[in-house]
Amino acid sequence: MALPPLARRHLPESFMRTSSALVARRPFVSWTGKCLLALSALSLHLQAPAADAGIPVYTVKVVKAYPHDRGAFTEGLFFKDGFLFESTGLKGHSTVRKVNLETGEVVLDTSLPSEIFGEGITHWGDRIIGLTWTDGIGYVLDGGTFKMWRKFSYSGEGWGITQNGRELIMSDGTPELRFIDPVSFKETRRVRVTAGGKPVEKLNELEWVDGEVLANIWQTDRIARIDPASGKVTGWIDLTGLMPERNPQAQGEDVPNGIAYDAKTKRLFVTGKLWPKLFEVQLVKGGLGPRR
Ligand SMILES: [Ca+2]
Repeated sequence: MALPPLARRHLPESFMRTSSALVARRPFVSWTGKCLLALSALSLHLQAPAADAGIPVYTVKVVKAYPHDRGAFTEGLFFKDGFLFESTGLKGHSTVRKVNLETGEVVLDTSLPSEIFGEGITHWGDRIIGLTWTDGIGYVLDGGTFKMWRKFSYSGEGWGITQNGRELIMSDGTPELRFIDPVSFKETRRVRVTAGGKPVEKLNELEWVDGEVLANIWQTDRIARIDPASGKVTGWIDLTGLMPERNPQAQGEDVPNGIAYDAKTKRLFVTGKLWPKLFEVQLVKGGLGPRR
């Protein structure tokens, strides 16, 4: 069953009333929206594949836990020059932040226009490049001041974005990854992501890690390791149980989302929407696989 597009990433009114970080801000969904959310969750549960035969499954070992703003509806994450850079979503709450890894302190931030639902971010030179969910508009910020530098357009939805040093790589909720020229912002090619020959839907936050693409799969505890040339999933990273104290008022929206990599020290960081923690993790091969 296809997801009702307007049900995606909305939060229940009860959560909006009680979250200290989001208090006094307007609710997002109606009773109908809640029903759609419940149906969506049921649909995703039924569709979630078991571990694919022949594709290695990794669990994670926590190296260190760091504080994370539990009011941050994380949509984008990367690490650069000693700092985390994070984008958050939801209309009226979409931001881009520069964050002190050790303390979680936001040292610089900017808000997107209230009608915009912010999505993933990545860096290119001294710029930050970001996507929006359904507006078909990307934006470029000065990485030092967060001042808007320019905008660009693309077709379809924007979900996650990363870069490989030559191209931007973008997800849009489908099984396809788009490769984008970082100067002209024109699409140069696409690759279809598959696992065991089957397309992998809902690729979300992305990270380029030593020649492969890591992608959160929306509304699951899984990260796909993707060969960017063939699109084949070469491994699954199972984050089940990493953040057991989920917020029940978030009604399942507080899923893993956000992968950052410090290539210099080879540190891998993961977090989730509205999570109070961000984790440095190491992969452990041979786990039990996604327990869905
Ligand atoms: Ca990322």
